Amino acid sequence: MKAATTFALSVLALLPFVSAHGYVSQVTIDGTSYKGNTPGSSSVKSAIRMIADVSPVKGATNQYLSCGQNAQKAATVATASPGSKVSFKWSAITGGNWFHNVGPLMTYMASCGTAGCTSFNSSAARWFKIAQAGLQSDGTWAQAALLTGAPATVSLPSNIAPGEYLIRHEIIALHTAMTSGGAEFYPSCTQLKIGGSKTGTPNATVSFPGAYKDTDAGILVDVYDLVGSYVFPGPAISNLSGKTSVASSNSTTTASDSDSETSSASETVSSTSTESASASSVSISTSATASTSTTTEDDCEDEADAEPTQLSRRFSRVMRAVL
Ligand SMILES: [Cu+2]
Repeated sequence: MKAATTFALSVLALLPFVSAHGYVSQVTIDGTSYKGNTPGSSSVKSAIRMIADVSPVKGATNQYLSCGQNAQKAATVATASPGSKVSFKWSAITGGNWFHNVGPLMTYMASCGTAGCTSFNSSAARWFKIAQAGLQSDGTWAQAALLTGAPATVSLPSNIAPGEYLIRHEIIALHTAMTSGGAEFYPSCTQLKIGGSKTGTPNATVSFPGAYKDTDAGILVDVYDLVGSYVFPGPAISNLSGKTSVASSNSTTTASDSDSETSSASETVSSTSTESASASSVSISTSATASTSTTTEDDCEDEADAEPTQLSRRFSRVMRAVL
């Protein structure tokens, strides 16, 4: 009887992991929504580049770091304007919510050039970073709010020149990042056509792969024993940031102040129930510890072992800070 109960609990505990990894299922721009294809499918004529599977991209030199696992060019472009609000809805492959809760959210853009995004190869993209969000003042990560099903929202640069652009929204999950190669990258690209008559262009760009190293302080990191503040990988926020305020009286000083730039170009996840989402993930991973030591279907199997241990370490760190 006891064994049967344990077995039943084990099966239940495995379910969240089967559905853990996800993709951008919908992008909403100023209230207009664009659906994405589930990985491996092409049923929707979409502006979101479909990935082949939801497993994490591993390694800073991985060719799929640009737009995700074997991402395919999308059929359409989504319409946007300078300053548009763009929301990314991450869903699990089975339709549930995003699962991981530690690590940053970052957003980059790249011009698709005169030929446009439907034929643009992302390996040639010259990316600039428009927004990032990491560890928040309450000790949770911006990523954790995705567990509630809330989308991540960024503003496009208010002075960006018209044309077609890829917008690359990226989750990095850091729960196993304390060993080299452990960080999980989840990039997603959406094809945009930006109108207007602004003239802003980025003054520096990077490539993917190329912008990250496996040894970067924000990629090889024990987030459960973080010393000092989290260091975002990749370039600083571009001069074309998500909340550039052209006429602002203090814009000349913030231009050289990376802290101010970072905070002025942060991503938001509109959610009020972050704590309960984190709490439920704790109980899920704890109950899974005893049962997932053999084989599971993806390379995240050690998360079940890792997360409770790390959470307890983090808890003790918090307690040390309190006492
Ligand atoms: Cu994972």
